[in-house]
Amino acid sequence: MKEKLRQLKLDFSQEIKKVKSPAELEAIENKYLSRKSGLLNNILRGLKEVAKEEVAEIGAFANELKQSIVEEIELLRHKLSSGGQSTSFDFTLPGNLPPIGHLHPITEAIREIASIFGGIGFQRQRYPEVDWDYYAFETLNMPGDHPARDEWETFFIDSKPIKMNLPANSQKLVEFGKRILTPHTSSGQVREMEKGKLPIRMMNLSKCYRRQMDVSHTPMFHQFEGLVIDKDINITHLKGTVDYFVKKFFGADRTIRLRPHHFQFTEPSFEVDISCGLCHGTGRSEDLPRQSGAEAGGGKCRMCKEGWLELAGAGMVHPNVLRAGGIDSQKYSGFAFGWGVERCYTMKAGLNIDDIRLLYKNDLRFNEQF
Ligand code: FA5
Repeated sequence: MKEKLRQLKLDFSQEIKKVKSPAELEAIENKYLSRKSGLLNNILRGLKEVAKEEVAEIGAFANELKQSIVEEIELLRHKLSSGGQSTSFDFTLPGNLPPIGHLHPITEAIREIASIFGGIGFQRQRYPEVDWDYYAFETLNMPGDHPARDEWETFFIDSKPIKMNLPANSQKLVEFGKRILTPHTSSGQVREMEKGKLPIRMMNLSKCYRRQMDVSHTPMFHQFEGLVIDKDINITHLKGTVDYFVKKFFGADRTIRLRPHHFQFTEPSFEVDISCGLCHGTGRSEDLPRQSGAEAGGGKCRMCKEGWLELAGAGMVHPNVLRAGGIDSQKYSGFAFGWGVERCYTMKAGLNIDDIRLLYKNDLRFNEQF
């Protein structure tokens, strides 16, 4: 019987070479493999005549033979259906993985900032992205004709200015003014105070909009604002909080300094500077390798010139703002800070992004580097 099977194998391999069309292939498949009249099964029907000790061996040989016939037929079927192209498709190769993206670097920065402040008790709050002039300027000590408003280069929504009752005090009718795209996260300050819950330890991490566009400005950007209001809050609390954030976000070797500044809604106001990550606060380039960005021939650090980089604004909440939020400024005090997420991100150790607009170009060659 084994001899017959060997002969069948030989015949099949001769015949299949001559097959040129799917119809011929089907005919040969029936001839050899058909259950009722196929040559293979015809031979195997004689298995019962075979000596017992040979059955296992012949059975295994027949199975292998059947398997190889099936595979050859399938291979040829595929070849014929693909226009006669020979194919060497390896079914065991792993498939192509679809490209898997990752979060945008600014989304990652936002999450990191929120978690740093969350760790010291700041609760992230959300306020309208399109808000009233009242919250963005009026209650922040910037009445309609105040020149300080100019710095915020605001986008106004084409709507009529309106008067409304205050959500916190339905008896009080106030001028809400026009609707605007929030130019800074400080617009959440009075909204938070109006909730009437003290003490406050709020974080507002949101989109802001201004009519600005250059290497360090985009029309849409993000700010994160911290607001703390309680009894006996003073500048040391502000400084300690900001220093804690800077060390966590930028690295333990970075320090801060507060420089006097002016904001209408804080008094005193400061600009926060952070020690430069390139020259490590020295302002000099001598101790830097040339490729790290130092000016040729030594001298001042190319990045900062004086050892410090300007980060953002901060200050003690102005009594007028506390009053606008219905808080007794004699009993309570507070501090606030508002920083740009993009600016912080580009300054983070090891990153050298010299044009902030790249972050929003949606160029995958840029985004994939992070
Ligand atoms: C303010 O917006 C204040 N509200 C900050 C503040 C809050 C001060 C609380 C005191 C107390 P300023 O306009 O400087 O301040 O903006 C703060 C930061 O936002 C800037 O330092 C910068 O990092 C970022 N920023 C401002 N405009 C843009 C812009 N167009 N594109 C990108 N980042 C910007």
